[in-house]
Amino acid sequence: LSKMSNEVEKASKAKYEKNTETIFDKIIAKKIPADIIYEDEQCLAFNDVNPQAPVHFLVIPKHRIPMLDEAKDSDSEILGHLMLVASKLGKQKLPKGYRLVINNGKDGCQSVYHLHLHVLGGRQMKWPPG
Ligand code: D5M
Repeated sequence: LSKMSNEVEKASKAKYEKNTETIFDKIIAKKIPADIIYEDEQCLAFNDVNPQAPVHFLVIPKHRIPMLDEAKDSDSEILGHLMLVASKLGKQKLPKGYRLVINNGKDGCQSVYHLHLHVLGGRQMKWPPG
């Protein structure tokens, strides 16, 4: 299996359980290691274990929002903050440009039910995405 179909397969098998902690909660709690590149009170950024581009990192809220569709009006500040952190890191690491992706739900290819922004770059990205 290619890396891509592997991620699609993982996403198709992933179960959305609203109140179940994910591996990202363990990363936030420093119970399992991750290659952390940025941290503040509200969010964490770390390199993706299965990179789809030369640079591929994730920006996640510390407070768990399972998926974009579960975000509430009261999450608008953290949603904006995640984008601005993605942009600050993106500008720094990928001055020629980058892509932000949020996978939402099964058809969106979401496999970890803790909201995360993918930041990808370091090569010419293609359009349309797969
Ligand atoms: O993307 C979930 C992403 O999370 C996928 O690109 C792999 C990545 N992942 C999974 N576990 C880890 C750990 N432990 N460290 C770093 N990155 C990880 P999705 O949008 O849900 O398909």
